[in-house]
Amino acid sequence: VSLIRNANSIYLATHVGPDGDAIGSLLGLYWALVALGKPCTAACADPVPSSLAFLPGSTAIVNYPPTGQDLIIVLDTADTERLGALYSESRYRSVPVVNLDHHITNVRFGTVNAIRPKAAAVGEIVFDLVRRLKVPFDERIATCLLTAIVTDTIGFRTTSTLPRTLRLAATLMEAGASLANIVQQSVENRPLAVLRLWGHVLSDFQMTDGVAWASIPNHVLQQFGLREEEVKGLVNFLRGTEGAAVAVLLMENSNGTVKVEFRSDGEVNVAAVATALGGGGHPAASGCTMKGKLDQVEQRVLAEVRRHLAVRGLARPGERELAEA
Ligand SMILES: [Mn+2]
Repeated sequence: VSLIRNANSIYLATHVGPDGDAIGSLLGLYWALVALGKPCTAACADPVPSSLAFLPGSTAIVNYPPTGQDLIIVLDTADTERLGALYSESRYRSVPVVNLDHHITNVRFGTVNAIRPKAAAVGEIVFDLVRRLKVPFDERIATCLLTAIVTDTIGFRTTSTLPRTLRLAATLMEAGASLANIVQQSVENRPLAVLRLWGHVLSDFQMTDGVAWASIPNHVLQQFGLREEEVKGLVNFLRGTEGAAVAVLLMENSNGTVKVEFRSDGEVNVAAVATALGGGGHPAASGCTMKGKLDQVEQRVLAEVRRHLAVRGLARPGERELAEA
């Protein structure tokens, strides 16, 4: 709070491949700083996805590193690599950096690190900050922060959703945010091509030993006219398979890398799986990007998942059920 009060102008940044929490918490804080009369610039190296274009201020976000501000606030970003082209060591050493995040894998790169792994979204952390700045929640701030919370909790359905999450959401609705509109715009609004791809994947994904998984070769993405970053929500849907403790989705990029997404039922810590493979995230939702051919990456990833399931004693669900019986 004192860093913000003492700053002349502020630069807000979030991660590449931005999601609803990235853009929602970025713009929620942006509007609070505007209300305080602080000149500020919001930045993200990648464009705002079309599903978040409805957020007030989305067109004001710049995709280059702003210059001249004397405070940097980074949101929802576990390490500086995730800032992409926004990051430069000299710039981030020249002024105080506030690191607001909820990833358990955050490397604490800031001058001030407010890392709250129990927060369902960075939107919750910004909510508390806005309160402490004594800025009243208006419709713009509320819409952005509720979008952050709704998207990171997939509509209040994750294990990270706590009673407090719902209380904050109620306060944001009272301040003018429309829950139904946010869900409609940012969660239940999938491009036709994405659903066609879901259909293709759902017709032949694998389900073995409590792991639901699928691999999408790059030529299949191309056949559906999609890029890897446009395919959202599928791994969550796979996790909903009866008996799936973990879901894994592998997508082959055109540049020789494979993006891997993990979801768990809350019993298995997939942040640990992703970290072992060079990525990170949350205990129930994580990811990594790996180099190599799709089938080789698939073998490494599944071996790592099975290793973690074995540690948890979940590798052979048949035997576990027998023991419980
Ligand atoms: Mn987040």
